[in-house]
Parts: sequence; structure tokens; C-alpha cells
Amino acid sequence: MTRDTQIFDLINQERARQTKGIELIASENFVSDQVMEAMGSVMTNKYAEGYPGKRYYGGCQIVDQSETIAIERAKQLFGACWANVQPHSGAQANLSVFFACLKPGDTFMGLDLNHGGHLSHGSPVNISGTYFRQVSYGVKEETGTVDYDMMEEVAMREKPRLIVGGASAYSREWDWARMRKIADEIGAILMADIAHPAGLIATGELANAVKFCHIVTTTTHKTLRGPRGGMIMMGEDFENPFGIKTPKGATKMMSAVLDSAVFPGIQGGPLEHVIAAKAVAFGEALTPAYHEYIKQVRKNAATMAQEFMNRGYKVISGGTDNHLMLIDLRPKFPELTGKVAENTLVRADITINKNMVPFDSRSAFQTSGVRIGTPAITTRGLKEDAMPEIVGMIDAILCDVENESLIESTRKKVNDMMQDRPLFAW
Ligand code: DSN
Repeated sequence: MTRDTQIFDLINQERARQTKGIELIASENFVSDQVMEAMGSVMTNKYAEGYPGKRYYGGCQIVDQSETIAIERAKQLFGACWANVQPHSGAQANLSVFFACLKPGDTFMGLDLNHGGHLSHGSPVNISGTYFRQVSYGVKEETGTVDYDMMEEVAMREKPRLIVGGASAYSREWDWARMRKIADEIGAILMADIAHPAGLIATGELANAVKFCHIVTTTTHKTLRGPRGGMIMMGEDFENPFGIKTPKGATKMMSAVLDSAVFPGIQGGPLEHVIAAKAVAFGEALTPAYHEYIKQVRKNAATMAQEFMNRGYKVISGGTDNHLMLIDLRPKFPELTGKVAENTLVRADITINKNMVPFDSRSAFQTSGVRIGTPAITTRGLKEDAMPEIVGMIDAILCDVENESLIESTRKKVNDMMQDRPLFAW
């Protein structure tokens, strides 16, 4: 068979792009060689609909073992009593929980998308916001932090069946204990989507949502530094509140309802090569070296946020507890959109993403803000002493977005800084 040079040339170009640039997209990271090897392995050839020991296909004796190891390591990592490692992505994990806990038209509550929430938490263009009725809470304008009083007030008024915590652009710790109290007062199920800070939670750097929430979803590829995918966990199993029975008439536990929601509810065959890679990544995340890495991610983010503020940028909430920061560009550059900032920085091989900020005056296509995160550059071995220089380069470009020679000279500086660093330096 002839080699598909068209695609492999593109893969090589993408490797070069990743190698020579400064990657600051908060949700991205670089996986280890062994995670990559597992993803590119023969496990991709296997159909395994069902769960370990209960499959619809023969020949699953090996993938049963690797999926079981992935589950056991996930449980160990987060102190969970149950985990489902089959969701193909975070959005699939979330949809599975919605499918398990809500009927079409039921009300749930999540963080407003414009305040840092996620598409799958009730956006009107996502199934979560069209099949179900979303009510939202937001952040306080003065502090940029979650408004728990508003959350409580909306919960009491609307009585959502499910409350969702977690965000894709929020830099602060969550008060899971208070959220659980609110959920318990109205008999709602509390779900945390920890896709972003999962690695910080797994290492004990942030509070463990698994200990407070009924159900926790995550992706495996952000701070957790595994393959692209999703997962669902519970700290404690509980009797499903929906009266769903087994074929023999017994009450189904929530773990069984969630398993059925993933498969056959919304997915078919699991991606066993990705599940093997999840197991490898969870094994890595259980090591002291990974904990050191996560501490460095936080240190880098805190240093970077401070440096932006020193240069007159408005960092929402005045800093960060985790791996990311959200910057409102308006006070420093009233005319500069997040879109122009993103596009200009990309030309200097610095990758960030435009992002709505709370109470934004622009649309999601333009935005007044940018989101910046440190998981990927930390994996490449950068320490806090490199952060001022990176912020300096970003600042110089944003102050002068039409200066072509500055963009070009910065690109060379960025390439010099990154070219010889392995993608995975830990
Ligand atoms: N797209 C992810 C992020 O960037 O946060 C969330 O799914």
C-alpha cells in the first residue's frame, strides 16, 4: 500500500507547529510518548460494546483488562467508588449524565456560558439547551467570582432537577460544599464538570469535587494530560431517584443508570485504544513527578497573571487559583477585540484563544477577552522565570498589532525559545 503522504505531510507540519510555538490554550496539553503509543495501537481494531465481562462481542478478554485497569486507576486518582471511562469526550460525558438524570423539558441549572460556562451546560445551540430547560447563575461583576447567593436564589425559585458546577473559563476554586447544600435543600442532583482543573484536583491542589458532588464528569486531555476523551465518576453510589428498575424489578443504582446512559444510551463501541491510553495517563498522574508538574502549572499561571496585571491588564477576579486566567482587554485597549488579539498572536507563533468575558459588550465571534493557560508550556519544561518574558512579548504585540516587523521578530524569538524543547519534557 502506498503511504498517504498527503496526510503524513500535514501531520509533520502540525508537529512542527506545536514544537516551535508557545502553546497557551488553557485546554490543551502534550501527552507522553507512551500515551501516544497506546492511542496508536492495535486496540483501535477492537469492537467492545458493553462493559468488562459483559460485552456484545467475542475476543474482548484483553481489552476487558485494560479497561478495568483504566477504571481502577481513575478511582484511585480521584477517590471515586465508580468510574465510566468510555465517554468519547467531555460533551459526551455531560450528555450521558443529562440523559440519565433528566427527561426532555426538565429544568437544570448551570453557569451562564457568557460567564465562563461550557456549551454542553445549556447553550441554546447545544442539545443540553434545546432538549432541556436551562436556568443559569453567573459571576459577580465586581469580583468576577461565582455568585453563590444568586445560585441559591435561582435554585429555590426554579427547583432544577440537576445543578451543574464547573466552567471552561473560570480561574477560581469552587465552593462545592455550598453547592451541595443548595442541591440538598431542593433535592437536586449535583454534577461537577471538572474538565479543566481535573489534574489539580487529582493531586489535591484544589478541593476534590468527587467528595461533595453526586456525579463528576471530566475530560482526560487538559490538565490531566491524557488522550482526548471523557469520563464520569461518583464518590458514592446511590439509589437512583427515578424509580428505574432492573429487568428483575430491583431498584437500579445510579452507577447502573449512568453506565446504561453512556452505552447503549448515547454511544456505541468504546474507543479501546483511547481507553488504554487513559489508563497510561492515569498511571502517570499517580506519580510524584506529575504532582510536581501540576504545582509548576499553578506557579506559572500565578506568575503570568501577576505579570499581566503589572502591565495594566484586567485579569478577571484579580488572579487565578488554577491553570488559567481570563483577561478583559477593554480597560487597556478599548478598541482591540479578542479575535484580533488571537489572530495577531498566532502569527507570532503564540497560540491563545479569544474568549467572552463576563458582561461582555461584544459577541462570541469578536469577544473582549482572551483566555490563557499554562498546562502545555509547563509540560514543555518552562518555569515561572520564563513567564515575564512571554507576557512581555504578548504585551508588545497587543500594544502594536499592525507592526509587521515586531510580529516577525517575536516569531523568531518564540521559535528560538521553543525549537529544541521536547513536546513532553516531564
Ligand atoms: N473546548 C474546551 C475548552 O477549550 O475549554 C472545552 O470543551
